[in-house]
Amino acid sequence: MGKVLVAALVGIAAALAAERLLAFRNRLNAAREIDPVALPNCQLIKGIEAGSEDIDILPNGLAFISSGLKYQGLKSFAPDSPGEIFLMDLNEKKPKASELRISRGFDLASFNPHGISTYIDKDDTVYLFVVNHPHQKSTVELFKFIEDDNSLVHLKTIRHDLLTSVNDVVAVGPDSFYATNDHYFSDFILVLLEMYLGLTWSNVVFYSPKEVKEVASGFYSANGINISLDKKYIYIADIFDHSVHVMEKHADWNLTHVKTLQLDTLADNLSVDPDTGDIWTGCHPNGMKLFYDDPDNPPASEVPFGRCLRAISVPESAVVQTILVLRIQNILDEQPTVTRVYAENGSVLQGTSVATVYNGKLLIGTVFHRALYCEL
Ligand SMILES: *[C@@H]1O[C@H](CO)[C@@H](O)[C@H](O)[C@H]1NC(C)=O
Ligand SMILES: *[C@@H]1O[C@H](CO)[C@@H](O)[C@H](O)[C@H]1NC(C)=O
Ligand SMILES: *[C@@H]1O[C@H](CO)[C@@H](O)[C@H](O)[C@H]1NC(C)=O
Ligand SMILES: CC(=O)N[C@H]1CO[C@H](CO)[C@@H](O)[C@@H]1O
Repeated sequence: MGKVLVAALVGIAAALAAERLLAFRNRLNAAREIDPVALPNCQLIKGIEAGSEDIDILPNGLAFISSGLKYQGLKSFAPDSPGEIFLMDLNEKKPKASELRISRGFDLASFNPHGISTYIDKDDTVYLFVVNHPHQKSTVELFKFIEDDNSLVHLKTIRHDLLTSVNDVVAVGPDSFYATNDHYFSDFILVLLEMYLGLTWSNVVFYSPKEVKEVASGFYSANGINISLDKKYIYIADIFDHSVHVMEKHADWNLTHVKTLQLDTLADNLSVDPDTGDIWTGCHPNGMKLFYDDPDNPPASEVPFGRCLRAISVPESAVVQTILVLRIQNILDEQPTVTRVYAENGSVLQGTSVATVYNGKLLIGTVFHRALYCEL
Protein backbone atom coordinates (compact mmCIF):
# COMPACT_ATOMS: atom_id res chain seq x y z
CA MET A 1 0.00 0.00 0.00
CA GLY A 2 2.91 2.25 0.90
CA LYS A 3 4.33 1.62 -2.57
CA VAL A 4 1.09 2.57 -4.29
CA LEU A 5 0.99 5.79 -2.36
CA VAL A 6 4.61 6.57 -3.22
CA ALA A 7 3.99 5.73 -6.89
CA ALA A 8 0.90 7.94 -6.93
CA LEU A 9 2.77 10.80 -5.31
CA VAL A 10 5.69 10.45 -7.72
CA GLY A 11 3.23 10.42 -10.63
CA ILE A 12 1.48 13.54 -9.40
CA ALA A 13 4.80 15.26 -8.79
CA ALA A 14 6.00 14.35 -12.29
CA ALA A 15 2.81 15.64 -13.90
CA LEU A 16 3.03 18.82 -11.88
CA ALA A 17 6.69 19.27 -12.77
CA ALA A 18 5.93 18.86 -16.48
CA GLU A 19 3.11 21.38 -16.27
CA ARG A 20 5.32 23.82 -14.33
CA LEU A 21 8.13 23.35 -16.86
CA LEU A 22 5.81 24.23 -19.72
CA ALA A 23 4.56 27.29 -17.87
CA PHE A 24 8.11 28.25 -17.01
CA ARG A 25 9.26 27.90 -20.61
CA ASN A 26 6.33 30.02 -21.72
CA ARG A 27 7.26 32.70 -19.24
CA LEU A 28 10.76 32.65 -20.68
CA ASN A 29 9.36 32.77 -24.23
CA ALA A 30 11.63 29.85 -25.02
CA ALA A 31 10.42 29.11 -28.52
CA ARG A 32 10.51 32.63 -29.84
CA GLU A 33 12.59 33.76 -32.82
CA ILE A 34 12.45 37.27 -34.23
CA ASP A 35 12.68 38.90 -37.62
CA PRO A 36 15.49 41.42 -37.85
CA VAL A 37 14.77 45.15 -37.99
CA ALA A 38 17.82 47.19 -38.99
CA LEU A 39 18.92 50.72 -38.13
CA PRO A 40 21.36 52.32 -40.57
CA ASN A 41 23.59 54.36 -38.28
CA CYS A 42 24.78 52.22 -35.42
CA GLN A 43 28.18 51.61 -33.92
CA LEU A 44 29.45 49.69 -30.91
CA ILE A 45 30.71 51.85 -28.07
CA LYS A 46 34.43 51.44 -27.50
CA GLY A 47 35.56 50.38 -24.06
CA ILE A 48 32.34 48.71 -22.97
CA GLU A 49 32.74 44.97 -23.14
CA ALA A 50 31.25 43.61 -19.94
CA GLY A 51 27.73 44.92 -19.89
CA SER A 52 25.86 48.15 -19.94
CA GLU A 53 23.05 47.02 -17.77
CA ASP A 54 21.45 50.38 -17.28
CA ILE A 55 21.73 53.81 -18.88
CA ASP A 56 20.46 57.12 -17.57
CA ILE A 57 20.70 60.31 -19.62
CA LEU A 58 20.62 63.78 -18.06
CA PRO A 59 18.63 66.54 -19.80
CA ASN A 60 21.95 68.02 -20.98
CA GLY A 61 22.88 64.85 -22.88
CA LEU A 62 25.34 63.31 -20.43
CA ALA A 63 24.67 59.57 -20.22
CA PHE A 64 25.59 57.38 -17.25
CA ILE A 65 26.14 53.72 -18.08
CA SER A 66 26.49 51.01 -15.43
CA SER A 67 28.75 48.14 -16.45
CA GLY A 68 30.16 44.91 -15.11
CA LEU A 69 27.13 43.31 -13.49
CA LYS A 70 27.78 39.89 -12.08
CA TYR A 71 24.46 38.25 -11.45
CA GLN A 72 23.59 34.78 -10.33
CA GLY A 73 22.84 32.67 -13.36
CA LEU A 74 23.92 35.22 -15.96
CA LYS A 75 27.29 35.23 -17.60
CA SER A 76 29.93 37.91 -17.16
CA PHE A 77 32.74 38.81 -19.56
CA ALA A 78 34.77 40.29 -16.71
CA PRO A 79 34.06 38.05 -13.73
CA ASP A 80 37.12 39.23 -11.80
CA SER A 81 36.92 42.98 -12.31
CA PRO A 82 34.75 45.27 -10.24
CA GLY A 83 31.89 47.11 -11.87
CA GLU A 84 32.21 50.58 -13.37
CA ILE A 85 30.13 53.62 -14.20
CA PHE A 86 30.83 55.18 -17.58
CA LEU A 87 29.95 58.67 -18.75
CA MET A 88 29.24 59.59 -22.35
CA ASP A 89 28.47 63.03 -23.75
CA LEU A 90 25.84 62.60 -26.44
CA ASN A 91 26.37 66.16 -27.68
CA GLU A 92 29.74 65.19 -29.13
CA LYS A 93 30.00 64.26 -32.80
CA LYS A 94 31.54 60.90 -31.98
CA PRO A 95 30.60 60.24 -28.36
CA LYS A 96 33.08 58.20 -26.35
CA ALA A 97 32.52 56.46 -23.03
CA SER A 98 34.91 57.27 -20.20
CA GLU A 99 35.00 55.68 -16.78
CA LEU A 100 33.98 57.87 -13.85
CA ARG A 101 36.33 57.98 -10.90
CA ILE A 102 34.68 57.02 -7.62
CA SER A 103 35.73 58.78 -4.42
CA ARG A 104 37.90 57.03 -1.88
CA GLY A 105 36.24 55.28 1.05
CA PHE A 106 33.88 53.33 -1.16
CA ASP A 107 34.52 49.59 -1.48
CA LEU A 108 35.26 49.41 -5.20
CA ALA A 109 36.43 45.80 -5.11
CA SER A 110 32.91 44.51 -4.44
CA PHE A 111 31.16 47.09 -6.66
CA ASN A 112 28.56 45.21 -8.70
CA PRO A 113 26.27 47.84 -10.23
CA HIS A 114 22.84 47.01 -11.58
CA GLY A 115 20.02 49.55 -12.14
CA ILE A 116 20.80 53.27 -11.95
CA SER A 117 18.76 56.45 -11.73
CA THR A 118 19.62 60.14 -11.56
CA TYR A 119 17.94 62.94 -9.68
CA ILE A 120 18.60 66.63 -10.25
CA ASP A 121 17.97 68.71 -7.14
CA LYS A 122 16.68 72.29 -7.06
CA ASP A 123 20.25 73.55 -6.66
CA ASP A 124 21.25 71.55 -9.79
CA THR A 125 23.18 68.96 -7.82
CA VAL A 126 23.07 65.65 -9.71
CA TYR A 127 22.54 62.57 -7.55
CA LEU A 128 23.14 59.10 -8.94
CA PHE A 129 21.41 56.12 -7.33
CA VAL A 130 23.04 52.80 -8.11
CA VAL A 131 21.68 49.37 -7.23
CA ASN A 132 24.67 47.40 -5.99
CA HIS A 133 25.11 43.70 -5.28
CA PRO A 134 28.26 43.45 -3.16
CA HIS A 135 28.75 39.75 -2.39
CA GLN A 136 25.35 39.09 -4.06
CA LYS A 137 23.50 41.19 -1.47
CA SER A 138 21.35 44.22 -2.36
CA THR A 139 22.13 47.82 -1.47
CA VAL A 140 21.42 51.16 -3.09
CA GLU A 141 24.43 53.47 -3.29
CA LEU A 142 23.90 57.21 -3.39
CA PHE A 143 26.52 59.29 -5.20
CA LYS A 144 26.92 62.96 -6.05
CA PHE A 145 28.16 63.64 -9.58
CA ILE A 146 30.99 66.17 -9.88
CA GLU A 147 31.11 67.05 -13.55
CA ASP A 148 34.27 69.19 -13.49
CA ASP A 149 36.16 66.32 -11.93
CA ASN A 150 34.61 63.44 -13.90
CA SER A 151 33.91 61.75 -10.60
CA LEU A 152 31.30 60.38 -8.25
CA VAL A 153 31.41 61.14 -4.54
CA HIS A 154 29.89 58.37 -2.45
CA LEU A 155 27.36 59.79 0.03
CA LYS A 156 25.77 56.72 1.57
CA THR A 157 24.89 53.06 1.35
CA ILE A 158 21.21 52.28 1.80
CA ARG A 159 20.21 48.88 3.16
CA HIS A 160 16.78 47.84 4.35
CA ASP A 161 14.92 44.64 5.17
CA LEU A 162 12.45 45.44 2.39
CA LEU A 163 15.25 45.93 -0.17
CA THR A 164 15.99 42.24 -0.60
CA SER A 165 16.62 41.56 -4.27
CA VAL A 166 16.74 44.99 -5.85
CA ASN A 167 16.83 45.22 -9.61
CA ASP A 168 16.11 48.83 -10.53
CA VAL A 169 15.37 52.14 -8.87
CA VAL A 170 13.76 55.37 -9.98
CA ALA A 171 14.71 58.39 -7.91
CA VAL A 172 11.91 60.71 -6.82
CA GLY A 173 13.94 62.97 -4.50
CA PRO A 174 17.54 63.57 -3.39
CA ASP A 175 17.30 60.61 -1.03
CA SER A 176 14.07 58.81 -1.94
CA PHE A 177 13.19 56.31 -4.65
CA TYR A 178 10.99 53.45 -5.79
CA ALA A 179 12.78 50.12 -6.13
CA THR A 180 11.78 46.83 -7.73
CA ASN A 181 12.63 43.55 -5.99
CA ASP A 182 12.85 41.10 -8.89
CA HIS A 183 12.38 38.08 -6.61
CA TYR A 184 11.11 37.40 -3.14
CA PHE A 185 14.02 35.17 -2.27
CA SER A 186 17.65 36.13 -2.59
CA ASP A 187 19.08 32.62 -2.21
CA PHE A 188 19.79 31.35 -5.72
CA ILE A 189 18.18 27.92 -5.42
CA LEU A 190 15.07 29.43 -3.87
CA VAL A 191 14.95 32.05 -6.66
CA LEU A 192 15.04 29.24 -9.19
CA LEU A 193 12.22 27.48 -7.36
CA GLU A 194 10.27 30.74 -7.15
CA MET A 195 10.55 31.20 -10.93
CA TYR A 196 9.85 27.59 -11.66
CA LEU A 197 6.70 27.52 -9.53
CA GLY A 198 5.60 30.80 -11.08
CA LEU A 199 5.14 32.54 -7.74
CA THR A 200 4.11 36.18 -7.99
CA TRP A 201 5.96 37.36 -4.91
CA SER A 202 8.04 40.14 -6.45
CA ASN A 203 7.21 43.69 -5.40
CA VAL A 204 7.91 47.43 -5.53
CA VAL A 205 9.09 49.34 -2.46
CA PHE A 206 9.13 53.05 -1.74
CA TYR A 207 12.16 54.24 0.21
CA SER A 208 12.78 57.53 1.98
CA PRO A 209 14.80 58.15 5.15
CA LYS A 210 11.49 58.63 7.01
CA GLU A 211 9.40 55.84 5.58
CA VAL A 212 9.91 52.56 3.75
CA LYS A 213 6.96 50.55 2.51
CA GLU A 214 5.79 48.06 -0.08
CA VAL A 215 3.66 49.96 -2.62
CA ALA A 216 2.88 47.26 -5.19
CA SER A 217 3.09 43.47 -5.21
CA GLY A 218 2.01 40.39 -7.12
CA PHE A 219 4.63 40.48 -9.90
CA TYR A 220 6.40 37.48 -11.38
CA SER A 221 9.54 39.56 -11.59
CA ALA A 222 9.37 43.35 -11.41
CA ASN A 223 12.37 44.69 -13.32
CA GLY A 224 12.67 48.10 -14.94
CA ILE A 225 10.84 51.00 -13.36
CA ASN A 226 10.42 54.59 -14.50
CA ILE A 227 8.24 57.64 -14.08
CA SER A 228 6.09 59.48 -16.64
CA LEU A 229 7.12 62.94 -17.85
CA ASP A 230 4.33 64.56 -15.84
CA LYS A 231 5.46 62.55 -12.76
CA LYS A 232 1.93 61.22 -12.24
CA TYR A 233 2.53 57.61 -13.23
CA ILE A 234 5.07 54.91 -12.48
CA TYR A 235 5.81 52.31 -15.16
CA ILE A 236 6.90 48.83 -14.08
CA ALA A 237 8.12 46.07 -16.38
CA ASP A 238 7.23 42.55 -15.22
CA ILE A 239 9.77 40.60 -17.21
CA PHE A 240 8.24 37.12 -16.85
CA ASP A 241 4.68 38.35 -17.32
CA HIS A 242 5.77 39.97 -20.62
CA SER A 243 4.02 43.13 -19.55
CA VAL A 244 4.36 46.77 -18.57
CA HIS A 245 2.17 48.02 -15.73
CA VAL A 246 1.04 51.63 -15.36
CA MET A 247 0.54 52.69 -11.74
CA GLU A 248 -0.77 56.00 -10.47
CA LYS A 249 1.38 57.73 -7.87
CA HIS A 250 -0.34 59.34 -4.89
CA ALA A 251 0.66 62.09 -2.47
CA ASP A 252 1.60 59.50 0.19
CA TRP A 253 3.74 57.68 -2.46
CA ASN A 254 1.30 54.75 -2.58
CA LEU A 255 0.69 53.31 -6.03
CA THR A 256 -2.59 52.12 -7.52
CA HIS A 257 -2.91 50.02 -10.65
CA VAL A 258 -4.19 51.82 -13.78
CA LYS A 259 -3.55 49.37 -16.60
CA THR A 260 -1.35 46.60 -17.91
CA LEU A 261 0.05 46.48 -21.43
CA GLN A 262 0.73 42.93 -22.56
CA LEU A 263 3.74 42.50 -24.88
CA ASP A 264 4.91 39.34 -26.59
CA THR A 265 8.44 39.72 -25.33
CA LEU A 266 10.31 40.06 -22.06
CA ALA A 267 10.58 43.79 -21.35
CA ASP A 268 13.40 44.79 -19.08
CA ASN A 269 14.51 48.30 -18.24
CA LEU A 270 12.17 51.12 -19.20
CA SER A 271 13.14 54.59 -20.29
CA VAL A 272 10.92 57.53 -21.00
CA ASP A 273 11.56 59.74 -24.01
CA PRO A 274 12.22 63.22 -22.58
CA ASP A 275 10.59 64.88 -25.62
CA THR A 276 7.55 62.71 -26.29
CA GLY A 277 6.97 60.67 -23.13
CA ASP A 278 7.14 57.44 -25.17
CA ILE A 279 8.43 54.40 -23.35
CA TRP A 280 11.51 52.69 -24.79
CA THR A 281 12.56 49.28 -23.68
CA GLY A 282 15.23 46.75 -24.44
CA CYS A 283 13.69 43.31 -24.51
CA HIS A 284 14.79 39.73 -24.31
CA PRO A 285 12.74 38.12 -27.06
CA ASN A 286 13.77 34.79 -25.64
CA GLY A 287 14.63 34.58 -21.96
CA MET A 288 15.77 31.01 -22.28
CA LYS A 289 18.63 32.18 -24.46
CA LEU A 290 19.59 34.81 -21.96
CA PHE A 291 20.12 32.24 -19.26
CA TYR A 292 21.71 29.71 -21.55
CA ASP A 293 25.46 30.01 -21.37
CA ASP A 294 27.75 29.27 -24.29
CA PRO A 295 29.20 25.79 -23.76
CA ASP A 296 32.40 26.64 -25.71
CA ASN A 297 33.17 29.59 -23.51
CA PRO A 298 32.02 28.94 -19.98
CA PRO A 299 32.54 31.99 -17.76
CA ALA A 300 34.70 31.10 -14.81
CA SER A 301 32.61 32.27 -11.90
CA GLU A 302 29.22 31.47 -13.23
CA VAL A 303 26.58 29.91 -11.07
CA PRO A 304 25.17 27.03 -13.08
CA PHE A 305 21.85 28.58 -13.99
CA GLY A 306 22.31 27.74 -17.65
CA ARG A 307 23.19 24.22 -16.73
CA CYS A 308 20.19 23.91 -14.43
CA LEU A 309 17.95 24.94 -17.26
CA ARG A 310 19.68 22.63 -19.67
CA ALA A 311 19.02 19.82 -17.22
CA ILE A 312 15.31 20.56 -17.54
CA SER A 313 15.59 20.60 -21.34
CA VAL A 314 16.62 23.55 -23.45
CA PRO A 315 16.69 23.58 -27.25
CA GLU A 316 20.24 22.95 -28.45
CA SER A 317 20.07 25.85 -30.89
CA ALA A 318 19.50 28.33 -28.12
CA VAL A 319 23.00 29.73 -27.89
CA VAL A 320 22.72 33.01 -29.75
CA GLN A 321 20.98 35.77 -27.92
CA THR A 322 18.72 37.99 -29.91
CA ILE A 323 17.93 41.57 -29.08
CA LEU A 324 14.96 43.78 -29.60
CA VAL A 325 14.17 47.43 -28.93
CA LEU A 326 10.56 48.49 -28.58
CA ARG A 327 8.98 51.90 -28.51
CA ILE A 328 5.58 52.25 -26.81
CA GLN A 329 3.58 55.35 -27.70
CA ASN A 330 0.56 56.62 -25.76
CA ILE A 331 0.50 53.87 -23.19
CA LEU A 332 -2.55 55.38 -21.49
CA ASP A 333 -4.62 55.22 -24.68
CA GLU A 334 -6.93 52.33 -25.35
CA GLN A 335 -4.71 51.23 -28.23
CA PRO A 336 -1.09 52.12 -27.49
CA THR A 337 1.29 51.85 -30.46
CA VAL A 338 4.12 49.37 -30.02
CA THR A 339 6.89 49.64 -32.63
CA ARG A 340 9.92 47.40 -33.07
CA VAL A 341 12.70 49.88 -33.62
CA TYR A 342 15.63 47.49 -33.75
CA ALA A 343 15.89 43.72 -33.74
CA GLU A 344 18.96 41.64 -34.28
CA ASN A 345 19.91 37.98 -33.94
CA GLY A 346 22.77 38.41 -31.49
CA SER A 347 25.62 38.76 -33.97
CA VAL A 348 26.19 42.39 -32.91
CA LEU A 349 24.83 42.59 -29.42
CA GLN A 350 23.59 40.05 -26.89
CA GLY A 351 20.89 40.29 -24.25
CA THR A 352 19.56 43.85 -24.50
CA SER A 353 18.47 45.27 -21.19
CA VAL A 354 17.86 48.92 -21.94
CA ALA A 355 17.30 51.42 -24.73
CA THR A 356 17.40 55.15 -24.07
CA VAL A 357 16.96 58.07 -26.42
CA TYR A 358 18.25 61.60 -26.41
CA ASN A 359 17.77 64.08 -29.20
CA GLY A 360 17.55 61.55 -32.03
CA LYS A 361 20.25 59.34 -30.57
CA LEU A 362 19.60 55.88 -29.24
CA LEU A 363 21.78 54.04 -26.76
CA ILE A 364 21.19 50.31 -26.41
CA GLY A 365 22.60 48.53 -23.38
CA THR A 366 23.01 44.87 -22.52
CA VAL A 367 23.10 42.80 -19.37
CA PHE A 368 26.65 41.48 -19.79
CA HIS A 369 27.78 42.31 -23.33
CA ARG A 370 28.56 45.52 -25.27
CA ALA A 371 26.65 48.71 -25.93
CA LEU A 372 25.42 50.25 -29.18
CA TYR A 373 25.07 53.89 -30.19
CA CYS A 374 22.63 54.70 -33.01
CA GLU A 375 21.48 57.85 -34.76
CA LEU A 376 17.77 57.62 -35.49
C1 LIG B 1 13.92 56.70 -17.15
O1 LIG B 1 13.95 57.27 -18.42
C2 LIG B 1 15.01 58.18 -18.60
C3 LIG B 1 14.82 58.89 -19.90
O2 LIG B 1 14.93 58.03 -20.96
C4 LIG B 1 16.31 57.42 -18.54
O3 LIG B 1 17.40 58.28 -18.75
C5 LIG B 1 16.41 56.79 -17.19
O4 LIG B 1 17.54 55.98 -17.15
C6 LIG B 1 15.21 55.95 -16.88
N1 LIG B 1 15.26 55.61 -15.48
C7 LIG B 1 15.35 54.39 -15.05
C8 LIG B 1 15.33 54.24 -13.60
O5 LIG B 1 15.44 53.42 -15.77
C1 LIG C 1 -0.83 53.58 1.66
O1 LIG C 1 -0.15 52.36 1.92
C2 LIG C 1 0.01 52.08 3.28
C3 LIG C 1 0.89 50.87 3.42
O2 LIG C 1 0.52 49.88 2.50
C4 LIG C 1 -1.37 51.89 3.91
O3 LIG C 1 -1.25 51.62 5.27
C5 LIG C 1 -2.17 53.15 3.70
O4 LIG C 1 -3.47 52.97 4.18
C6 LIG C 1 -2.22 53.53 2.23
N1 LIG C 1 -2.81 54.84 2.08
C7 LIG C 1 -3.95 55.01 1.43
C8 LIG C 1 -4.45 56.42 1.34
O5 LIG C 1 -4.57 54.09 0.93
C1 LIG D 1 22.52 37.00 -37.89
O1 LIG D 1 22.31 38.06 -38.78
C2 LIG D 1 23.46 38.41 -39.52
C3 LIG D 1 23.17 39.67 -40.28
O2 LIG D 1 21.85 39.75 -40.70
C4 LIG D 1 23.83 37.23 -40.41
O3 LIG D 1 24.98 37.55 -41.15
C5 LIG D 1 24.09 36.03 -39.54
O4 LIG D 1 24.34 34.90 -40.34
C6 LIG D 1 22.93 35.72 -38.63
N1 LIG D 1 23.34 34.71 -37.69
C7 LIG D 1 22.54 33.73 -37.35
C8 LIG D 1 23.08 32.76 -36.38
O5 LIG D 1 21.41 33.59 -37.81
C1 LIG E 1 18.10 49.15 -14.20
C2 LIG E 1 17.48 47.91 -14.57
O1 LIG E 1 16.28 47.76 -14.68
N1 LIG E 1 18.25 46.97 -14.81
C3 LIG E 1 17.72 45.75 -15.29
C4 LIG E 1 17.97 45.74 -16.71
O2 LIG E 1 17.77 44.48 -17.19
C5 LIG E 1 18.48 43.45 -16.56
C6 LIG E 1 18.25 42.16 -17.22
O3 LIG E 1 17.31 41.42 -16.54
C7 LIG E 1 18.05 43.35 -15.18
O4 LIG E 1 18.71 42.28 -14.54
C8 LIG E 1 18.36 44.64 -14.58
O5 LIG E 1 17.96 44.62 -13.32
